[in-house]
Amino acid sequence: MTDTTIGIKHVASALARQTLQNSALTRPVAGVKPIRLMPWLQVVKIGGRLMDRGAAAILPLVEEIRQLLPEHRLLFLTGAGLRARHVYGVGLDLGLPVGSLAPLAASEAGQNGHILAAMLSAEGVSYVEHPTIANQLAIHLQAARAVVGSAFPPYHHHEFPGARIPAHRADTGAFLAADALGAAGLTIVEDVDGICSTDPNGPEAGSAELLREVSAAELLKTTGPLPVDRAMLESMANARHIAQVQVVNGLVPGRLTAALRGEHVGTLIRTGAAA
Ligand code: GWN
Ligand code: ATP
Repeated sequence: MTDTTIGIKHVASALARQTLQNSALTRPVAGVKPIRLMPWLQVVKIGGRLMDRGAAAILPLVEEIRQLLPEHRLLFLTGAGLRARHVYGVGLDLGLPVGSLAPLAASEAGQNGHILAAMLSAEGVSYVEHPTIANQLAIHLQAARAVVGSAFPPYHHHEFPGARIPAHRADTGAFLAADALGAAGLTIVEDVDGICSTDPNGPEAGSAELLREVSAAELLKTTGPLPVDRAMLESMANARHIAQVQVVNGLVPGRLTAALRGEHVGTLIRTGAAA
């Protein structure tokens, strides 16, 4: 839309005279619901802790994924696991800032993705880089039923300085990508049945009870340990598309398959997005 009065070419924009700081002024333009870029996509985050267990956990999961490929079009995003805990420890001991630790941990998530993709390559599944997820995901998913990437968001030196350990880790990255893409769903695959009242592998394991359904806002109010990033729960308040995320146990055969078919087999976390 152009305006050529008095011979000068202006580009008309509803936001041209605004600072973008005043939400009352930007809302008429920016308040509309975004489109779903990939409404057919299922995003699955595979926990780094599962990958850490090696063949005993990975081989049955790979077999289950092989079987479910014909049913869905999938983006698998892998977490970082134990190696990231080690690199945090070394880096913190040396005084490295959070923006240096974030990419170190992220590269461990990428390594797990390379491993998973290699195991699925006979099925036409490849690891795709962050820039490919950002720009060429659609064409890759025309060529294959699924691709694998790193779940970490690429914050690098832009990581928020609130804590020494990066706040935006694999769960947050997977959720932000799934919501931004307008995916059909996000499933988080862990080495536990879902989110429990307390850590089922911790000192109070005896009293741990599985939460079948909970809102992100309720979880944020809890103070105990969780198997998912608190930054993901904060991001969920502003979700645009993903209304619920299911956390399931990847050590139990069939749970991921059932979750992708819409069955309730783990913990459902409700986000702030309208269903
Ligand atoms: O290296 O395994 O992508 O997809 O956050 O940045 O630290 O990089 O700094 O396209 O851009 O290690 O090299 O590495 O995991 O993140 O990638 O093999 O610039 O394909 O080069 O945003 O993979 O890597 O670690 O994801 O999470 O070259 Mo890796 Mo990760 Mo590959 Mo990626 Mo980071 Mo790239 Mo990136 Mo870096
Ligand atoms: P990554 O984020 O690197 O992918 P991951 O998600 O596989 O790792 P963790 O972040 O360590 O792994 O989360 C899984 C672990 O969280 C479980 O093994 C469990 O022992 C622990 N945990 C802590 N608190 C809880 C809780 N309230 N409910 C369930 N599990 C919990």
